[in-house]
Formats: sequence, C-alpha cells, structure tokens
Amino acid sequence: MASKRNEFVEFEDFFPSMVERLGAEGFLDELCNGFRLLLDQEKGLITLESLKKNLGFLGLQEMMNDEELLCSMIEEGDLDGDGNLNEMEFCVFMFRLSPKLMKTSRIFFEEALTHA
Ligand SMILES: [Ca+2]
Repeated sequence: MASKRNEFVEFEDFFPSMVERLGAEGFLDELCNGFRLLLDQEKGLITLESLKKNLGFLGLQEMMNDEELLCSMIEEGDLDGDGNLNEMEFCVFMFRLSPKLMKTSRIFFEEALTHA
C-alpha cells in the first residue's frame, strides 16, 4: 500500500519538470499521446476495459490489477458522466493530479495569453 502511494506522488511530481522541458505545447502533446496509448481505438475514449488492457501493454500490471484505482480514475476524471474519459477529460484529470502543475500551468497560460 505504502509503495503504491509513493509511486503516485512521484508520478505527480513528474509533470512540472516535463512542462519545463517540453514547454506547455509539447507537454500537451505528451498528454495527448498518453491518451492515445490508453484509449479504446474503436470508441476513441478511455474506458475501464481499455485502461486495463493498455496498462497491461505498457507493463503497468500493478496498476492494471488495481481495479479500485482504475475505477476511481475514471470516476474522478469523468466530467460528463458517460463513464468514460474523452481527450479533454483525460487532460483535465492529469492536470488535477498535479497541484504543482496547476500552479505552473496557470502562470504558463497567463503568460501565453498576454503574449498572444
Ligand atoms: Ca466522460
């Protein structure tokens, strides 16, 4: 249990450095890539089944077998209540996972907006 929690924290801390490295746009591309890795090709959405299957492909068996975690990911991220995650819901969810990123990205986008 404890190790799972730690992994999650590391996962969160990963994002701000990615934004720094890739820039806001590059980071969003990465998020979209992540979405494509996890989606159900036919539906174009992340479903509980596609999440499980694709995490297995990615070698994340531990996450894959944690049905409770996967269900809560979908529940947390699902904004329109259809039980699946679309691309926008996935990206918003990823942002919400990282409080630091939320802060960074706000500054980032404000900057981008003032320069636009
Ligand atoms: Ca949804």
